[in-house]
Order: sequence, then C-alpha cells, then structure tokens
Amino acid sequence: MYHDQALYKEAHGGITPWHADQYYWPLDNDRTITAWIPLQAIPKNIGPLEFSAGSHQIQEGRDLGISDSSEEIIENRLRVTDFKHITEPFDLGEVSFHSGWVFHRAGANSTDEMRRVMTVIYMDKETRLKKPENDG
Ligand SMILES: O=C(O)CCC(=O)C(=O)O
Repeated sequence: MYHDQALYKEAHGGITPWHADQYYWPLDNDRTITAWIPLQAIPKNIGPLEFSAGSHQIQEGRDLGISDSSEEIIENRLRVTDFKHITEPFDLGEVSFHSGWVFHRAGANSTDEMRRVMTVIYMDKETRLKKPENDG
C-alpha cells in the first residue's frame, strides 16, 4: 500500500477538475491503482467519480495538477478522442478502481450533506520513492 486518503466533499462543494493522480506521486514507476470507496450511496447530484475510459493512453495533460486550467485543457483534449466518458451513480458497497494515468474528475456536491469517500492507493511492491518533480 502507498497511502490512503479520506475525500469528504462539503455540502455545495464544487467539482474536482480533470486530472491524473500519477502527476502527484514521486514514485519510480506507474504501477499504481486507486480504490475509490464510497462510504454512502453516491447519486449523481453528490459528486460521483467520472472517468475517461482508456485515457491512460494519451500523454497530453499529464503535466497538469488539478486546477481550472486542467479542467479546461484536459476536457478539450478528451473531446477529440473516442474515449467514453463514464459518469454513473454508485451504490453503497460499490468500489471503483483507476490506474495512475487515467484521467478522471468528480461532479459538484449540490446537496446539503457531506459526500463521504475513502481512497486507498496501492503500488507495486518493487516501487521506490524518487525525488519529487511536481508540487502536490
Ligand atoms: O472524489 C473526488 O472528488 C476525486 C477523487 C480523485 O480524484 C481520486 O480518488 O483520485
């Protein structure tokens, strides 16, 4: 295991812009996977995880941290591909897995309640830390 992280999104919290997680990690390879584990049912209006399926195949946008500009640049890049944009609600008990270079985002939480999610990030057992290259 590399690390874990609780991702609680406040009531009326905004979107999580398009990004790829691997950008943030000072690891010497990209054999990584994130388990995104809802701690409640996640209907569309509370901000489920969304993916561009197969987008780990493109390089453009990999150098962008999460920001308004990553949202715009990656969105525009994905629009001219055939990758399917997956956006679906999650039942409690469903878990989603994504590898480090898959572009993903999450919708806004337009409800009055907190969105509660836990993530666990795994890496290959041979992985070693390297000098950080990006802020994060
Ligand atoms: O849950 C979110 O809002 C975003 C999650 C995410 O980007 C991730 O788990 O890598």
